[in-house]
Amino acid sequence: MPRLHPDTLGQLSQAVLKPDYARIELKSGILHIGIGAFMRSHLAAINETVIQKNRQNPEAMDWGIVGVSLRQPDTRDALEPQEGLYTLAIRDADLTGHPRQSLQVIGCVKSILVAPENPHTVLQQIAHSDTRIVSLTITEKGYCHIPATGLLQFDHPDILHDLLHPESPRTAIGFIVHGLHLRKMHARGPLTLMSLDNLPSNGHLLSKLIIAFAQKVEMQLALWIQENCKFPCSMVDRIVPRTTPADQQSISAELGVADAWPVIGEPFIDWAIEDDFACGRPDWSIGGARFVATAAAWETLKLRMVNGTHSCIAYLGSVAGCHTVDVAIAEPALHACINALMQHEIEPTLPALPGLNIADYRASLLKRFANPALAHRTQQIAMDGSQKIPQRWLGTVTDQISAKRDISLLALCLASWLRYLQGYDESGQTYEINDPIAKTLKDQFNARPNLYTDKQTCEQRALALCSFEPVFGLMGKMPDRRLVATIGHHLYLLNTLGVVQTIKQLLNPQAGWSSKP
Ligand code: CS2
Repeated sequence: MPRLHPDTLGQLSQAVLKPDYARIELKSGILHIGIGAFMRSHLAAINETVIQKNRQNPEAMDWGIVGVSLRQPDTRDALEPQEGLYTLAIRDADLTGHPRQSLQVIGCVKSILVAPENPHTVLQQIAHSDTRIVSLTITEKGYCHIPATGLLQFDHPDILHDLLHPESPRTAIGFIVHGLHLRKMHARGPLTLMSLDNLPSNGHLLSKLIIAFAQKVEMQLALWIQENCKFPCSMVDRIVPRTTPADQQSISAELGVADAWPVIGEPFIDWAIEDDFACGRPDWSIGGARFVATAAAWETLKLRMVNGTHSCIAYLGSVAGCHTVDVAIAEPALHACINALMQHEIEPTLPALPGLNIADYRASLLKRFANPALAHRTQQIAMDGSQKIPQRWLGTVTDQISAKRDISLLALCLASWLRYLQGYDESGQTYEINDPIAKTLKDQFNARPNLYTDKQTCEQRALALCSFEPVFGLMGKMPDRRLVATIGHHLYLLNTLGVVQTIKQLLNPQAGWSSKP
């Protein structure tokens, strides 16, 4: 089968959308660090629509993307022979429930750099006058911060390395600061640094980490960054499961040419981005983005409703042996649990969002999770829990506790993480705990082969969890007693009854357990 390539685009069927602008004229206005599947299905897809629809406008061609992989060469190796082209498959089900997909070849990624092979070029590109935006999807752990406090981990081995080796950094923070140093030296002007990761106030966090690092490099540089760089906050939303070899084959078969690494996404897409740029930006609203004055309320909505419930489905689902989100949410008890979690324990904590009908949002989210064509692995979402849990659950827990409202299902979320950390599912199948602090988590919380089947041990585990500073931070200094007791009780149920019976019991008001104050 021939390879996807600018020369083979003509062979694709009419049904496949393809770039019909002069790719050769694209400049490199955006440098994107962390060119994984999410960015290729989100930012690049929206950017592509803008270039396609706006191609008569010469400025549209300023915004090609140079991607950077911080570690592996695999994306570059797959896409380079295709001159950056790749396919986005949008998947859902038709009215009869049959999976279907529509294909689009994306053309706005011009090239990909592999940072460890060529750190100099990455630094030069940050300092290049064509580069006006540096965007990031490096996942939570890529920021090398302490999730509970938001401070840079100055004892992180890669951060220590980056302070000593300005010519060959390893982290995104190191690359950006040393690249900005070059930019300042060569007087190449201001730059926008745009985080697209699922972190609250992601722009503020990024700015704080960059300034903290820059202060150690040179005070003048830190001041220059404060004066010349913008850090818009944003909320990004699209479910993007990892592409499997079977996906790669079926998409290539439908294209009629081989695409070494297509990406998959759901039809839904959302992006609320603060309109605060240092030196211009594409009009991404043409592609469905929303420019907002502040993104905070949208971030809270998304992190608590989408990501908060996603993690809960991931842990309960993994333990119950449901390998994908659609299978988990098809289980009536889990569906009822996630619906009740949102309605009774998350929604009361949300800020006002004019124009948003929260009941519709909840219903549409449950439908998104049920999408049978995505096959989104629960284990994919379950990874890196220590980095995700603070922003996904703990703000909601704190708000519910201070308002003296119910926390039973939020406690179930935390109990489900504890149960998940035991390392095996209800059929006894073991799995790896994938987390930057996996070893500590295993030492503290992994129980195999003993089940926690007595109430006292379960409550002790709950107390150990709630006092665990890397995740609970200051909250961990004085764990809330009601929270500890409820997590302990729910862990006991999970270990003795299993996921489904636990939920049934918790949702049954006659069951006799109340987490109300
Ligand atoms: C997921 C997110 O993997 C995860 O942790 O919760 O990637 C989620 O699919 C996206 O944030 C949806 O926008």
